Amino acid sequence: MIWFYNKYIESGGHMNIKSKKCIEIANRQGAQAVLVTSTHNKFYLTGFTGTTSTVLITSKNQYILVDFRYIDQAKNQCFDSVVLLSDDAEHSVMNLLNQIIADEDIQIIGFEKDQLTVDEFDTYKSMIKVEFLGLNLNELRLIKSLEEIVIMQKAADIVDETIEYIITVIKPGMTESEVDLLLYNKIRTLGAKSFSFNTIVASGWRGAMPHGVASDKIIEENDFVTIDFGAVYNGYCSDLTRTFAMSQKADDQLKEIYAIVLKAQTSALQACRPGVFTREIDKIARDIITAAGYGDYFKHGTGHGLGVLIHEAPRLNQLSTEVLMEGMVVTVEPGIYIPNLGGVRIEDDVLITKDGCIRLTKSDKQLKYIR
Ligand SMILES: [Mn+2]
Repeated sequence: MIWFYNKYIESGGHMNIKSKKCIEIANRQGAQAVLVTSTHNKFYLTGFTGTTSTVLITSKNQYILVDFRYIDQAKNQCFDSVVLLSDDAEHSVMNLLNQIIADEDIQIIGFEKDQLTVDEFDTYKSMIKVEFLGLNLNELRLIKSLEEIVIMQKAADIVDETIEYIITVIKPGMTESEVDLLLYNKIRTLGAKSFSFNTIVASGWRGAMPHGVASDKIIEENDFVTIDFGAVYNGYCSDLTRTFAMSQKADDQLKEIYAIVLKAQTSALQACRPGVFTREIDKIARDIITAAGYGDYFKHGTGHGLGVLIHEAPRLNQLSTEVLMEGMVVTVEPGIYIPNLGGVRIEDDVLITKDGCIRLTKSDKQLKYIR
């Protein structure tokens, strides 16, 4: 029955290693194919950056189905995929999917269970008459390839250069939002497409909010300022946090807290190597902060995996059960937050290597005084 859609094959490919891994994970969980619906996994598997497409990974091939708006883009970006054009009602996405499923005798189709709305799921189920199985694909992007690491290093270089720049231009009297804009212009100038998430610029009392997104608050002369931001470069995220003091006259308790967070961060970072439980990395940071009397003021996890998404597997917190492996990229970012006073967080991105780790972000971590 290939005739049904072979005239709609705009270009043919061979499966890439990422799709082979995807089908392997699906097979292990009991599915013979994977319907990929998330933008991030579609990009990861095929390279497609458009907003509308359907990706199907089978044991024989990887398919991307697009309409006329995206056909040229798909042919240019998806070298490893069979690119199918859905251009009329007969050759609708659902009909094309059904045809592939019939041709390859697929009985159980897997889908990303954390990426489909109930409504979308109901639609697929009513149109495609096979058994559906929810999959956990966290493992898919866990280990970065050399190619991905090179891109992520560049994303990290961009935030390093940007934070270095911001320290030379930030002044009391600026609003946090103004600093946000300066950061944005700089990362764009350096080649990034966008921020990885809404930038946190939390000064003075706002530093007590771990996720204090830049506001119209004016940065005061003696504030501590926490900046947490990331750049998306070639589809991959970086994530960097630095806290600094606007002047020597900044609060003494915050200076003391800075030293504690720095010790927690560097100690946790030094412990990162293959075979170590991620919760152990969290414990190292948490124990140092707790021993200093601030355990109640550090309530978030110590870090997270990083890649196509700003937060992905593994998690580095008290409950996580994962183990660090060579090729993972994770953040290490303990912090202390005191209501009505302020806060400190220090964050780096690290690559787990064969016998330890290397920092992708290399910005200095000694407490800096702007003036
Ligand atoms: Mn982070």
